[in-house]
Amino acid sequence: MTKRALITGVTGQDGAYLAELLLDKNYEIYGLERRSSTNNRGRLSGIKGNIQFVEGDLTDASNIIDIVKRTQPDEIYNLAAQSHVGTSFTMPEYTANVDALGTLRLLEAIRILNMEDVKFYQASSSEIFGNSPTLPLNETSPFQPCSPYGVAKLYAYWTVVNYRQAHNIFACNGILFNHESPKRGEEFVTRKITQAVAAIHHGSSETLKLGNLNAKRDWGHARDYVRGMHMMMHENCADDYVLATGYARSIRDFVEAAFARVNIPLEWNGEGKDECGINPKSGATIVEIDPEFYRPNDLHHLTGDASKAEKTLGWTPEISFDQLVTEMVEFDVRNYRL
Ligand code: NDP
Ligand code: GDR
Repeated sequence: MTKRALITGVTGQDGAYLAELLLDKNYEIYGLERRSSTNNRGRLSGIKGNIQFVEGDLTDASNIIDIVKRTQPDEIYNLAAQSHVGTSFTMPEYTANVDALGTLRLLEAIRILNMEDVKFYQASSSEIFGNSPTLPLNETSPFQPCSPYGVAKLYAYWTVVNYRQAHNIFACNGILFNHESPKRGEEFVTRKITQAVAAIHHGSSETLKLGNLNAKRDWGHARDYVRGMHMMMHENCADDYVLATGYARSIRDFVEAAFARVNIPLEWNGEGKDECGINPKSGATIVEIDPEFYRPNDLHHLTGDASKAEKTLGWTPEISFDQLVTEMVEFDVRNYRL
């Protein structure tokens, strides 16, 4: 029988990869889409198959109940969020409304409509761990979020656990570490880097302006991570899983790897806010620190341990860091427009 999935955040990076995966598995897809004055479906172009869009917003409870009732999904993937950690410091209340209460609204819709057979996936995040003293992080590591985004995602995490226990809903948290792709939002650091590298490669005189170069992240590819989401939803019991590669690199490492892909040499000079990256061949400054991109509180180092997902689900990431950087740089070089 054809399965029906409702994906919130279908217009985002993960929404696009997940929709593609589920369409390939012959799902019928409903995609929750926010009303917008511009077309937000860019990431979905080229995907084969039909997505039925429903207009909605996670901040509106009656709208969410109505959508769940009308679409009658077998599976709900809650990917919608104000997903930018930096922005959550300037919009903490909105972030909590969407990321924390939005999850509650969806689970309440399931409960109120007596649809306890629906399976529910929550896009949880490594941000819920904060700056933990012990690495790598797994499902039993302590939660000490350091941003309004992390706090909101932690509320959502516990809400999922609570609805699983109290109402017997098949609800799981995918605690995902950073995952990137050519569909990554342009304001996240990896895509910002690969777009600037593409521009400089094409002769632009722009400088890549970044904040904290020393933070380390465990970066994987979004395509691998949406596969893990689907696997969690097809276990016998709902549970919570970390998805990560187990390797961390600094922002500085990512910058170096991206410039290397287009054979632009890079040397670092100076320290702190005065540090910059120079192309020794041309003498041009190609990377600069801009304190505007520093956060009031940042996570210094995230590495995940996905051994539970590997053992229980049989999930392992297939796309390497080098392949990820190459795919992103090549995409941005190909699509660069003045
Ligand atoms: P994106 O920022 O690319 O996508 C977010 C999606 O949420 C967009 O479709 C956006 O719509 C939608 N959205 C935002 N606010 C609302 C709202 N109020 N109502 C309805 N929809 C809304 O995120 P990603 O695809 O990268 O991430 C997917 C999820 O996974 C998010 O919840 C994120 O927090 C979480 N996550 C992501 C990780 C990553 O590394 N990518 C790691 C761990 C967790 P619009 O297109 O209109 O803006
Ligand atoms: P993150 O991703 O905060 O980990 O959240 P992001 O790419 O925004 O930042 C990663 C690290 O890079 C540093 N950084 C910069 N970040 C941005 N955005 N822009 C810059 O110019 C810049 N310079 C340095 C940041 O300080 C940070 O340390 C992502 C999101 O997808 C979340 O939704 C998700 O939950 C987590 O990953 C896991």
